[in-house]
Amino acid sequence: MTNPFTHFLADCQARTNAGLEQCLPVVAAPALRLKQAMRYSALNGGKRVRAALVYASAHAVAGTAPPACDAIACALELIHAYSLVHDDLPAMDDDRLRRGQPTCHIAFDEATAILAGDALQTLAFECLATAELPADLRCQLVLALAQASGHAGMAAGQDMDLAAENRAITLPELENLHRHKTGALISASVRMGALAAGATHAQLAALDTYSAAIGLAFQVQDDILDIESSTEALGKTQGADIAHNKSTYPGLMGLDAAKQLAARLEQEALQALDSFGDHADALAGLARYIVQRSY
Ligand code: GRG
Repeated sequence: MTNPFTHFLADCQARTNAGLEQCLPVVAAPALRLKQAMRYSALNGGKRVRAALVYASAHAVAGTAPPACDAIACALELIHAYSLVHDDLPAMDDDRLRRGQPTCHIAFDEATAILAGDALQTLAFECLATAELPADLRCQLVLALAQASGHAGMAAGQDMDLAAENRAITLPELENLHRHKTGALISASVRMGALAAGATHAQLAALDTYSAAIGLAFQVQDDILDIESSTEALGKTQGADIAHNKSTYPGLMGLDAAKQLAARLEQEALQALDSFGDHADALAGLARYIVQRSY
């Protein structure tokens, strides 16, 4: 029998891919490159961790993931896809490979990749604004996503990342960078799923503790994989952190200590789920998956 978590993740991936197929613009002949580039970048695989967190978090709160989670999961994955397209640009990390395929600016061109990233970002907000949800909840979701992805969230983290290249930074600085660059969107995924399911303040607080731990764990594991995995397994260039002279957890604390930190963060995340009982099984599975994943 399939492992229930594997089944859950595959189901989230299928739901999200179907939702994205629906909300992305159709490419009619003669096609504009922008729409092709948007579809190329959003429908090219990806683990769909942020989408899965939306469904799992709603399930933890309500014992089920309401249909509105589909729009929320799509919005999160659209923002994530945009961030990857822009992150890969020559002005940022200058990467040629993403999800095992040429990056957007290599498959198309730089100007099209910039536009595709922009349009994926605005489409994310369109998805939320048109979701079948009470207006006040829609506003809360739009606000949560804007705050997590903008100047006080992911974009701020990217700015810190660029500023930290070729410069030694401290562990607290590295943690702050990753809490913004990677953690903010992961925390928003958990929070938005919980909001859609009608979470109480106490539930939101417990889930914030969970998401802060897995957000950081995600990045610690990413740094470990950059050393221990291969370009083929990762679908992106292995060793890119070292090539860009970036500070990483293994670089600052050693590989073994980084692995211990990831395991500690996984435990911290699991403890935060105590009050949710069995309903949080998928969130617990995601915490383990994030730390134990191999790509
Ligand atoms: C240009 C205004 C402006 C903002 C740019 C580019 C950017 C904002 C932010 C970049 C943030 C970024 C790329 C974070 C990396 C996070 C990360 C570890 C990505 C990999 O996530 P996975 O492993 O990827 O979930 P898949 O492919 O599985 O979806």
